[in-house]
Amino acid sequence: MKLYYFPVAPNPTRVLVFVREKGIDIDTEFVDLRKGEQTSDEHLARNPQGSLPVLQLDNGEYLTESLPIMEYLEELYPDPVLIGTDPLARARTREFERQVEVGILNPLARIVHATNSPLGLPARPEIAAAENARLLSAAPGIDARIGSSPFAIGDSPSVVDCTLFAGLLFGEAFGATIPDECTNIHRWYREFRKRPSTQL
Ligand SMILES: N[C@@H](CCC(=O)N[C@@H](CS)C(=O)NCC(=O)O)C(=O)O
Repeated sequence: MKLYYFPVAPNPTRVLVFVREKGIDIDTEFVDLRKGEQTSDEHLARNPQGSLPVLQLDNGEYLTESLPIMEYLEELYPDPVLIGTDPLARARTREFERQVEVGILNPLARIVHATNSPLGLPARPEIAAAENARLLSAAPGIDARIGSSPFAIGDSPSVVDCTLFAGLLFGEAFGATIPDECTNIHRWYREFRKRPSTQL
């Protein structure tokens, strides 16, 4: 298998961190988003959406979309468990992961692209303001849900950590952040970013 990715871009980054937390030995290849390589014929043949990540399977097929890629890898490599150990734990993990993507990763990514886009997109202050409002509304609940846990859910990493880390890293790299009052998320980020899986 081979993962096509670009470091720091949030969606490929969450999958890369997931792969590393699993300890899966996988080939990787850069597709340089800053050079527009995602719109090359070569990449569009892998993913007509022209985006990352893409996982090339051993049979040559391509799988796109971060969540299905991570779910697929979870099924192929169940140990260590990153998406819950029983039906309810899996549902709770997926529930929290969706909240983190919708409430933190997506708003931070859209704020970055509306204010300081590494892809050179034009500034869109009205989008930045709307996404900031979404972030301010979602982040305190996520902060409370993490509480004093070492990981987003309990004592071991999960897909939630991968998504949260990728969102915060991208925001930090390009000047978008969550409120200072979200002290649990800030503490979690300082600790999680020490892990080998997050060294890009
Ligand atoms: N829903 C997709 C989103 C993929 C996506 O938007 N990837 C971004 C990088 S974070 C991308 O490739 N952007 C390239 C572009 O917009 O030209 C997923 O979850 O994987």
